[in-house]
Amino acid sequence: MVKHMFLEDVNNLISDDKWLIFQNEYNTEVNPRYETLFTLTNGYMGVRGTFEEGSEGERSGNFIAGIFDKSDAQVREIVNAQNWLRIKLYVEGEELSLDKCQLIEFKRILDMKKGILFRSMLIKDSKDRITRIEGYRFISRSDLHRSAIKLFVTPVNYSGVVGIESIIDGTVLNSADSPKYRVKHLKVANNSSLSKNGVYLETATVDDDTRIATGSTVRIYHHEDEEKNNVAKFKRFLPLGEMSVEYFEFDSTENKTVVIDKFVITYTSRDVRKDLLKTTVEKELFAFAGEGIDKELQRHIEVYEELWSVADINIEGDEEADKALRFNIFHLMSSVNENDPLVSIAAKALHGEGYKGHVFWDTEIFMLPFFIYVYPQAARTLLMYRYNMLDAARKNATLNGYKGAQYPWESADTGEEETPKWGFDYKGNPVRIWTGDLEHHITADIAFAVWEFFRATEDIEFMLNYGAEVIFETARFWVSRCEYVKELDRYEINNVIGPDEFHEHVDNNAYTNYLAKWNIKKGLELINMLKEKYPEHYYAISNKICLTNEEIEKCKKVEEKIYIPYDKDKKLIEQFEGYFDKKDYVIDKFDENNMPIWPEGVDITRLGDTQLIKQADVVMLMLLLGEEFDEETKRINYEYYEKRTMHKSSLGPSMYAIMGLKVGDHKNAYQSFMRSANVDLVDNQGNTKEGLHAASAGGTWQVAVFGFGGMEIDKEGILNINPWLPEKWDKLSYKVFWKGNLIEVIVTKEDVSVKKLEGKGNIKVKVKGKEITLQ
Ligand code: IFM
Repeated sequence: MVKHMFLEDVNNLISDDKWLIFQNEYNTEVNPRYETLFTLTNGYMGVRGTFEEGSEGERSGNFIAGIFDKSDAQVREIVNAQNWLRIKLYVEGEELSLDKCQLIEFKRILDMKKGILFRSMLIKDSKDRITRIEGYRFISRSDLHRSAIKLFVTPVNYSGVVGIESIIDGTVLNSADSPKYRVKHLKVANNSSLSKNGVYLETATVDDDTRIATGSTVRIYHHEDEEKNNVAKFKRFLPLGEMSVEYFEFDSTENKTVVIDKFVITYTSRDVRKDLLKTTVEKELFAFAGEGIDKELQRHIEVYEELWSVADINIEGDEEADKALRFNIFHLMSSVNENDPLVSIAAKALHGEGYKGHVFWDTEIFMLPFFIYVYPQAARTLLMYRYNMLDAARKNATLNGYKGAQYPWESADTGEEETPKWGFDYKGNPVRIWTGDLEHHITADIAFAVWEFFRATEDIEFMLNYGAEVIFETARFWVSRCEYVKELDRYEINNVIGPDEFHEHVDNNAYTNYLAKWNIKKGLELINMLKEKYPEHYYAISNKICLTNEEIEKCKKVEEKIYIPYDKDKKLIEQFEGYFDKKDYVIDKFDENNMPIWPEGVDITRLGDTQLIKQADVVMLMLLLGEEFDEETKRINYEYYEKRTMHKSSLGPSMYAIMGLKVGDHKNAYQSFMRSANVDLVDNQGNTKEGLHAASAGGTWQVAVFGFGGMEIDKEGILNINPWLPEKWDKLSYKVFWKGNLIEVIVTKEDVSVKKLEGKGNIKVKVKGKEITLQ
């Protein structure tokens, strides 16, 4: 084990290097990026990796899944809730500030194996007093309401009075660093001390009076004192307006370490009745502090151990790729709450305010495959969020003049459309955002995800009770969305935005039209399956949603005649009607992060006039509906669009990597994989401070498993494994659930081994084309 500069008991807790992400230097420029990288979340709550004592330019964030508010913002946004991390230290009255004192040593370590953030520093104040501060924090994955911080404080060359402020800070704002857009979503409802011990801050959101209740208590003792007897000689509660503060003092002795344990409990009125919040928090806090940090930490680590036992992927021979992939998996699996079907995972997860905490197709198309194959229970809950928002999607369709259910492009807690209407272009000019009005493909994406989940899990109970209704109502939307053009005897879908958002108001986007067709077709197939095997369910659903035979006949007609723009001679799918007539630019230069550079002469305010695209669109279609296209079509289209994709969205590189591998472009596949895996670690999109690129994290997992790992479901529904390893890689191993069985795949340059680790009965798989039965 590598020794880090920590006290022995902290050091012993830190995992091996392959699980660790380091910050070796304090730098206010890059700190906001580390705040995202070091966000800890348990799916219920996400807390950015800011410092306990605060620092210059920090973007603190405490986000609780499902708590949104509009107030003076453009749309409902995730609320930045009270910051309970705060612990300030004073030596003889002088604050130990990261920015004002001299930092002699500094290190932070994210331990992904255990979900713990460690820190250590040696700091010298204006009177040359040196203090060592180290410790760790975690947000329990075992009890979602519990969090804790442990700090070890050692006066290195002095003795004297040390003061501690433990704060729950309700002064927080959303968009705090943008004077133009700052919003206050919280009002203080209760700032008081707790009768047993500790302090309590309860806030209320402006619009809905949703309550967020935080209680904290602190224990201060000598490191070597096993009984943990209190050493604080003075304590005072200070209800400072929007801040709830507990102040302590103790006499420090040179070289004698004092430990500060801060226990935190969070509940909201989504969890318990408002009038019970304070007593619930107090009771839980008392129990937590009574038990101590270690027991909860142990349970937290055990949950991570179990998650990793399936989720971990090992790449031998390429440490950078191995760790980067693990980083993406860590944040993805930490961000889900498998027990809350009223929340989903936002585009930036619970790691930042970017995209206002909204949920996009990112979840169903990019992240969900990871959950389907690694953590099916969580995948089901994520889909239940969409089922629970079905009524809002029905309302959305009606408002826009359509039938069935139209899912919003950006979704929050109500399921209504939350896309802001205005934003800024690349040059900072205000622009109308049309995605909320026109990016309709999300409705088919959700239906697609429901089917994918069913195909991999065979969870018929989910399909009968929830999934089928989603597929029927979304198919119905598409039928009403299509326009019949008599002269051409075809159905068209006009005025949309496809996945490539450089082109707005386009007609017949191939991705949208194909997925709409697929959605209607699946609806029809499902009707037949239900009628035949589960007639009682079919009659219940068709009665519930008033599905008539006449409507079914209409579905068949529309499905047959949806137009897909395609150049038969060249075997090229046209991204949308008229795309090939746009000005053609080809990308041939890349920056130091290997990201495309705008070709010379492009007017970046008129990208819609060019064939340059933001992200995978046709390639995305060929990936999702792989069995519909032959290999040559895939190769030709991949080669055409790859040269024109600017990768201005982090969603693209992973998809190009998988398709590249399918068509034999191995060199670019590895590069694209690393672009995706490193999106946050090296900040190659330049906006990691806004939050995690969660879709890219899901995409990275997909490249490892569906790309290099070669996993694919064929037309007959059989699991195929056709791996390919980059030159550096000696070995790749991963695990997936397939129809209730846990399967392990180990790939080396010479061999592929596929084993069934859990599950009943035999399953057929094909390894490099050869059928085998796993027993
Ligand atoms: O959903 C994506 C979209 O595809 C590209 N712009 C950002 C969105 C959120 O990640």
